[in-house]
Amino acid sequence: MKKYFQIALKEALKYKGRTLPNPAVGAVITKLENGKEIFICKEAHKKAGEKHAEVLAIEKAKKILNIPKKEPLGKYGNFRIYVTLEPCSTYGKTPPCALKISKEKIKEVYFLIWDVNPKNRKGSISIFEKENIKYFCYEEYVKNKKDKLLLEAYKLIDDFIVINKFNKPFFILKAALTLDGYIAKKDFSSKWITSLESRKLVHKLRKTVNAILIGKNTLIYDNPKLTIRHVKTDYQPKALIMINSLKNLDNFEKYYLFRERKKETTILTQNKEIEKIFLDQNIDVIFYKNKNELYQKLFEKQIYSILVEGGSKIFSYFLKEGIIDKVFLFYAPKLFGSGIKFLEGITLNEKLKYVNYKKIKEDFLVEGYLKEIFEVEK
Ligand code: AOF
Ligand code: ZN
Repeated sequence: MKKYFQIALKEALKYKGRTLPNPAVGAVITKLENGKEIFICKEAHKKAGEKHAEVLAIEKAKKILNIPKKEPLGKYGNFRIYVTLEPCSTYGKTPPCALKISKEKIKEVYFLIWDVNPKNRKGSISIFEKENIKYFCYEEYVKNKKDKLLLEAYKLIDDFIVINKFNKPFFILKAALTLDGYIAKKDFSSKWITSLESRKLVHKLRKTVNAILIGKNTLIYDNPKLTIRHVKTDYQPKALIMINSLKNLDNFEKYYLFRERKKETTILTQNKEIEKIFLDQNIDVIFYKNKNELYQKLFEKQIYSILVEGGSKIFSYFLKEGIIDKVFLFYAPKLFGSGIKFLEGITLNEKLKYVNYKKIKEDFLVEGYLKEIFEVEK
């Protein structure tokens, strides 16, 4: 059972970020024959508004097994479907998957966790019970609340959970630090702190979000591209630059983002004059009065998840304001003694939850959440 859940998780992860505001969901179909379980296919939800993972998996299974589209799958044997999330039970942009499963005469449904969307949460039970379908929710049966598979199922939809629970986009903070907590030298001479392997992982992370956010200083000193380059991709995230003063910012053409990625770049500002200056340059702007307004305006632009990449002022402000939901801190085995600190001018009392440590070449990564968003133990 675990093996198939893992395949479904891996498949879903490929599309994490692309499905928002829907969750990333993966499904596997197996056939039970002569006491054996045979893998048939895997599928994943790709985009909100399009078919759900279960429907795609059923369609694929029929194709593989040469079953006519109109015939129920269950007519051709005993099938089982594994899903990373409870199948939906209401009509949204697409019809309910629980009904589809029943119409297809699939007799067994295994899923990892209950849906967190109140509209669908535990709604599949009545359909499955009425239709005599055997259902198994892993979350209900697993004794160890620190179970790895369970945590993976939650992590897969951490963005979806935050959007639903807090009505805000999901914000991840990513920083590369020295062991003594610096993110750069005073003169910005140290462009890369961590190894190439860590940077590749950052590019994988970039693939899972809708946008990357930086502050004015990062724009000026790094002149970043904010694209995915070290890993294969057919997708590029949008760029967001938070600017509340124009100090040291002169010729816009100097900056890659304004020159080469103008259409994909949006300025976030609380200053009306700054809004006008950028609009005059044909650069998109979100003007906001408070963070709730910012969240709603980001949603309007279909930006549901954001990777915050710097610098110090932005990190400090976002953490102080409780905007950050998750952190990825890459530590390199280096000491600078002085420089630009990771955080400055704030007092926090935070302990990361659901922490994971990973060694990457010479660096190590600390990954954790700032909020208790999962129903598993910290
Ligand atoms: C599933 N399988 O692959 C996904 C599910 O508007 P709709 O019809 O796309 O429905 C969106 C809701 O369906 C979403 O909020 C979540 O509760 C559930 N997502 N469910 O059975 C899937 N993506
Ligand atoms: Zn569904």
